[in-house]
Amino acid sequence: MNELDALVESAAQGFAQATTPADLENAKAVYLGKSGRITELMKGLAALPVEEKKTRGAIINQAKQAIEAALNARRQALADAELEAQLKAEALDVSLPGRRLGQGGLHPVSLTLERIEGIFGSMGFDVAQGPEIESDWFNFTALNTPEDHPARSMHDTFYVEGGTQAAPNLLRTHTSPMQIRHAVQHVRRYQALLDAGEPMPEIRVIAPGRTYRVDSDATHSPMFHQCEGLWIGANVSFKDLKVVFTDFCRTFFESDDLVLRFRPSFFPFTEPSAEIDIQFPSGPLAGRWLEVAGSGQVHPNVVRNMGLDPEKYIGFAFGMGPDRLTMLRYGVNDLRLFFDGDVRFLSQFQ
Ligand code: 2U9
Repeated sequence: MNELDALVESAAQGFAQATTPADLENAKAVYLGKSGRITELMKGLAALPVEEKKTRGAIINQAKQAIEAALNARRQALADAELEAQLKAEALDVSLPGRRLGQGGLHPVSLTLERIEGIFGSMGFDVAQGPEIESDWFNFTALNTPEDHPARSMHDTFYVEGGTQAAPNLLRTHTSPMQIRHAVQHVRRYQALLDAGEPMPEIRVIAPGRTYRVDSDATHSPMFHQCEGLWIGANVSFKDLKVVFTDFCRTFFESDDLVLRFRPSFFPFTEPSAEIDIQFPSGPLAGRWLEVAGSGQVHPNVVRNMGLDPEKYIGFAFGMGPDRLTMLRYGVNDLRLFFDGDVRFLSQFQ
């Protein structure tokens, strides 16, 4: 093998050993670079006589072309291999079924709210909805809450901008203010009847919605749901409260044998007041008393703040937490699951 054949052979081997484009460019420099082997041979031609220069030049040129051909072949092979690897890595199986658009559904707490509205709706209750930013009057004062009541402190209530120091604005801590708004509107509508001493149609309303308190742990969220109910008339008694709420609980939990217990309690807006506990006759929660609501006869001061005479109008109110009712109904043990937005949890209620 002559010197130039050996050079071509060595170049081809050098190129074959290069496994990346960068390696290949380094190998190319050894033969075709500025001071590469071929370039050096070309430079040597200058010293030769004309005839020899021609023949030697032609042979070197042939070797150069052979080296360039080997280089290009290797470049192509490396590019092909790279493309092959990329296609393998990004392989698409076009025979797989397509992904369907997921179908959304109502949140479990929304399902509970719909259920509550349906049941009370069937008993003749209206549904009242209104502002979540409330005045101090509707949230506390109209509900007979004393000026120094701890619930008014900034440790318990979120205050927001707007309002004044004497009449601040806040995130409602319960849906009771909506009940007052509804009652005041109702009274205004029937003012002519009241002025004439005629009986006013009863107020029967529930107020579901979001409420806010400065509280956060496994069983408390700063935003939570409430549904309160109010029934005011000329002759509405505690017995009516027991009948209505017992009927509601038995329908809501689909258990005709569900037992209720009314335990004496205290709220500024009701007097007398009672906590309501339920007991399931069977199932995983059977035998335990579970607190589900607060209730009571509406305080005379609150009736007066509706624009009614407490000597003539009387009634009851109750308040419950739809988040807790949802946990009891479906056996959910951590309130935070409702607010994490995890589809694996939420899709179980569709
Ligand atoms: C008016 C007058 C009275 C609503 C009531 C409760 C008792 C009560 C709690 C239950 C669970 C709040 O979400 S909770 O923590 N509620 O205990 N609520 S009586 O009383 C009213 C409402 C409106 C005009």
